[in-house]
Amino acid sequence: MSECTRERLEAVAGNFQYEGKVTEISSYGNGHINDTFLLQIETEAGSKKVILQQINRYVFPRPEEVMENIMNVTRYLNQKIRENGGDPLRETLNVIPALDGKAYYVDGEGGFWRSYIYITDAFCYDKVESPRDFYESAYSFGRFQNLLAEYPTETLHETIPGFHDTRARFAAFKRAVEEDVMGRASQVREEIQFVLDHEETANCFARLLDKKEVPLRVTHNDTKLNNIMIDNKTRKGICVIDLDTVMPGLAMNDFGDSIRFGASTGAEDEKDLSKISCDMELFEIYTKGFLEGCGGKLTQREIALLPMGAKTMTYECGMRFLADYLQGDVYFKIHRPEHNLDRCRTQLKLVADMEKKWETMQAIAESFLSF
Ligand code: ADP
Ligand code: GN1
Ligand code: MG
Repeated sequence: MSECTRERLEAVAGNFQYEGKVTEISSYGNGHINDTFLLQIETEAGSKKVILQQINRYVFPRPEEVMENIMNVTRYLNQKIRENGGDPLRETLNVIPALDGKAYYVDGEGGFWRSYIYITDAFCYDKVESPRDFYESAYSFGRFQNLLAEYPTETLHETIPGFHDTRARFAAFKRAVEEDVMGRASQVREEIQFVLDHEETANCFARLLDKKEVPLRVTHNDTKLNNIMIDNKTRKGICVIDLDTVMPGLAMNDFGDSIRFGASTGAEDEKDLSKISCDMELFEIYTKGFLEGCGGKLTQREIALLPMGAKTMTYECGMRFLADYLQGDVYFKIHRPEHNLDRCRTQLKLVADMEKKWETMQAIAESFLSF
């Protein structure tokens, strides 16, 4: 159960407004960033589950700002969901306050904790099991962006500055290679070279933003398949979760991050690279779902740039995994020594595969122009 003892977790749980007795605590989910726990709570009315999370303070140095964003965005979504006749308890995250009424609790060890109502009768995938589910996830992420289209951007904190500034990430990557603090660079020359040879990919969106040719929107910025809950019965995408990085960003990047994870024929950390490629059928299905979810809000230019979003996010993620490997695995959680290197290799293999399939990807995006 991560590094947290049961005593510590029980003490933390005692500081939230849970109206009942905590009877079970277990580690939960496959996120790479936060420590997530599932709690079973017995109340007079029966048993219920809640999510308890310790926010990663290395990744989010200002967690109060993360929570302020989440409270504001979920309040806004709650209203929209009600207006559309939906169920806000299942269709958006709901924060359970601490005993003092705050949206978080800081324990004696400096751990920053928050709690959410558990979304019942729904599940998260780590792998696409049916194209239909992938379509639903695409629709939900597109719709999420659509629902937030008029959200007051200026009120959002940038929880990770330059999160998808791929040009800045390239510069940070070069520094990590030069510093080589773990002495690992010599063993991964080929991967480093691949990243350096793709500087153009790192610069593409930054240049378009400099020239104001693409709009900044309120985006999710972490659109992995396991950040969406699919309803068990209807199999519709019910709720977008993991809202820590909701910030102004590019629609193409939200699209692309989903492709790099969900349209890959293998797991993000697959060691056998012969299993890794970008599935064009899934790419097309996701494009359709995402654009339908966006409800006609994307410009023709953004639609045409969707393949570039896929390539950029895959490349950026590969570069981030490799930088973290070089820096001693300080950012992403790892479960084996070369985990970040394995993850980096799948991403770079995907980039190479997308380059081979570039014309197909562009033809698919173009078939949705005037959508
Ligand atoms: P991370 O930033 O580490 O990815 P997430 O917020 O995505 O953390 O949570 C990790 C996992 O916990 C999710 O992939 C999902 O399986 C589960 N989870 C998170 N919040 C909820 C919730 N409110 N209801 C049900 N499951 C949840
Ligand atoms: C992290 O938090 P999680 O596991 O959903 C990361 C994403 C990466 C992803 C790679 C805040 O996502 O940016 O694309 O891992 N989130 C953060 O799997 O850095
Ligand atoms: Mg997550």
